[in-house]
Amino acid sequence: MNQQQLAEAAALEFQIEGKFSRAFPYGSGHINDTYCAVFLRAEVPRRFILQRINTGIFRNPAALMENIQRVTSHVGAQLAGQPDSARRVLSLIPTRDGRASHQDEEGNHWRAYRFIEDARTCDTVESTHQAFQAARAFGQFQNMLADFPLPRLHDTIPDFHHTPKRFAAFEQALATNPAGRATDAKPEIEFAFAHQSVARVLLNANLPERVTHNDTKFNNVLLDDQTDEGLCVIDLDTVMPGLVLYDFGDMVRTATSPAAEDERDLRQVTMRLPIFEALVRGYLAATASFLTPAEKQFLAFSGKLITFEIGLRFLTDYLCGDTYFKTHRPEHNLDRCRTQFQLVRSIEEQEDRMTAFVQSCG
Ligand code: ADP
Ligand code: GN1
Ligand code: MG
Repeated sequence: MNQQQLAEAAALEFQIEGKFSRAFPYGSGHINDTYCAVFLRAEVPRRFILQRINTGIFRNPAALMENIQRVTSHVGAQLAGQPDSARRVLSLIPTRDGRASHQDEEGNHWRAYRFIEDARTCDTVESTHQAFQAARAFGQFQNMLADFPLPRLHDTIPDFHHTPKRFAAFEQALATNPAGRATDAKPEIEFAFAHQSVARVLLNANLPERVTHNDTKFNNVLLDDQTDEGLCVIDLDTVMPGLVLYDFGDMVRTATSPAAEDERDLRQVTMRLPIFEALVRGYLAATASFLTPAEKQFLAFSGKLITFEIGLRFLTDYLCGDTYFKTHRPEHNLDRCRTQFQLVRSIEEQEDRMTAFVQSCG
């Protein structure tokens, strides 16, 4: 069976009423395969999200699904009774035999979610309002998980944001040069070495471990179609213990630049200060009650760090021959690396003003 047929067959395995109509690829993620599945109930089409988990990357899908079940139930309980609560948290649909995910005959793991209607994700930010809303939604998500009960969530990818280990992986790729591409990335390799010292900063800062999202790309929050309200945080595969600053930093990485993550015209890649300020305001509106002064102190820095870290990961994957992130052209990972490093430069140019703004927020 091809991918499409596998997705269609998997859709039938979930507790969804009605007649299956079709399934088609959906979204722009780099890791899992996402489909929109349409079922007809009394001839009325209803949409569902169907995802094939990338088990090359998420090695223990059962542990991953246990995390997602616990996190969505915890958040769901916190939201109970609030208006529109069903659109504010992801809701897993069990398989016909009551499991969280379905394993098909080829060993693929599939899961399904209720579709949250009248909302959308965007790859780039168009207004300070959107930035404020997204940051507040991710902040609220952290806030709702602040009292998450034991046992500790599984580490779905160990050392996911351990930047020094990411650096070591880069050095390893450079040393072995498995795809013979190192000579094509000389300036980027030099940039990486010149910034090596930022990698350790947060790990040395003695910050508290909390339950965090760890993949807070702007396109991982659904915005309400009518109001742009940050409605629902999605893409929960990496929710696990971590540092809140990696979450804030990834918002800076993905929201402040007007350019796409793989933009080739680097003149378009820039850190927009008003968007950064809106992110800080939105994030603090939801998290001021629990953030420590040390966490607040690093908000501006965190954007630089995570942008560097993700750039380093794209560079590493380029050197390794594109084995991790989905790519759509031969130099795709190198292009992505270049945009990240350009954004790091733009952040460095404005870091003093970013830090001053955070301090002015009290
Ligand atoms: P990926 O790992 O591929 O980024 P996501 O979980 O972010 O996967 O989902 C991909 C896209 O599917 C999202 O950008 C969003 O547009 C859409 N999506 C995901 N879950 C839902 C949902 N429950 N309701 C509506 N749309 C969703
Ligand atoms: C991947 O799955 P997706 O596209 O939301 C990656 C993130 C990177 C991001 C870069 C599990 O996220 O860590 O920041 O690409 N997810 C994983 O766009 O590695
Ligand atoms: Mg996503």
